[in-house]
Amino acid sequence: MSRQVYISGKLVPAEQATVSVFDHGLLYGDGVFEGLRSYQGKVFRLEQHVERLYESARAIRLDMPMSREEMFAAINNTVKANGIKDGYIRAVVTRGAGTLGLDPNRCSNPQVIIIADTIALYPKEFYDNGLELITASVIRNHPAALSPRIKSLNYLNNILAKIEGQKAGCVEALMLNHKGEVAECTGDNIFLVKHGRLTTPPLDAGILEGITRNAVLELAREAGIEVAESPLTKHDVYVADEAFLTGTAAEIVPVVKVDDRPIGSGKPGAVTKDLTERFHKLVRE
Ligand code: PXG
Repeated sequence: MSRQVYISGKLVPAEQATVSVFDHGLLYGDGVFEGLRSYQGKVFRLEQHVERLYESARAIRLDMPMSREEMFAAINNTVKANGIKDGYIRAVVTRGAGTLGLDPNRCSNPQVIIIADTIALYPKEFYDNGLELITASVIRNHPAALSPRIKSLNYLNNILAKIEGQKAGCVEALMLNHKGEVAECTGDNIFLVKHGRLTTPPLDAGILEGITRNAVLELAREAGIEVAESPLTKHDVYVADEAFLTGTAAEIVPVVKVDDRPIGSGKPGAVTKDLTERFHKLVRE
């Protein structure tokens, strides 16, 4: 079965799924996207992902060319058409083809593209033993320049931070905000554990409101773990007992070293393991 991609309102073989070179998504990064997961054929928190996609679109003043219900159906149908059970889904909405010029009003036809694929997880070793981060010199977007709440097609500063990480032998990199506070990683949110208390940066630190982040906050509260969304500094990271990242692709992954400093014991901690088990149970429900 050849891969089917959703574009222009229908499923077509992947080779036929093409966009115009005049699409402002390509020319200017003018568009938004979502990354979703399916577990056993069911899309995890589909409504929340679609809501965030529509909010991202609204924030960039892009009128979505279909209803939320149509989007649910398009995503589910794409997963089904590709026979994906445990997989990764990318939904992209571009401003559409226009003229060579920024003016979005010259783009008449926003493109909705949905791709479903099998998931490429981090190697098992990272889940068992944790991964290492460096702090990138590139900061997260200043909220007054482009809100980090928008999952836009402009990921360049995160990509530059990721390259810095890779050059240092790390698969992820920690990004600070314009105030020097801890924000998040290039494609994952960050949590710290100190004296049994779980803390993650607040939304106004300039981060994406991760769906996995929200799920972990809920699970922690249910488990009776003390939870806070409050500003964090690099110092807090260095003296934490545990650290972990959350993201749709990564799920929950322990962090055991940051800027060459071991976090806690230098091994994945008990709270991280407990929340990971709870998360696995949640996605299997
Ligand atoms: N922060 C940023 C900046 C992200 O882009 C997350 C946190 C985690 O959010 P969710 O809702 O997934 O828990 C993200 C999203 C990929 C990929 O293909 C993943 C993301 C972004 C772009 C690409 O691995 N993660």
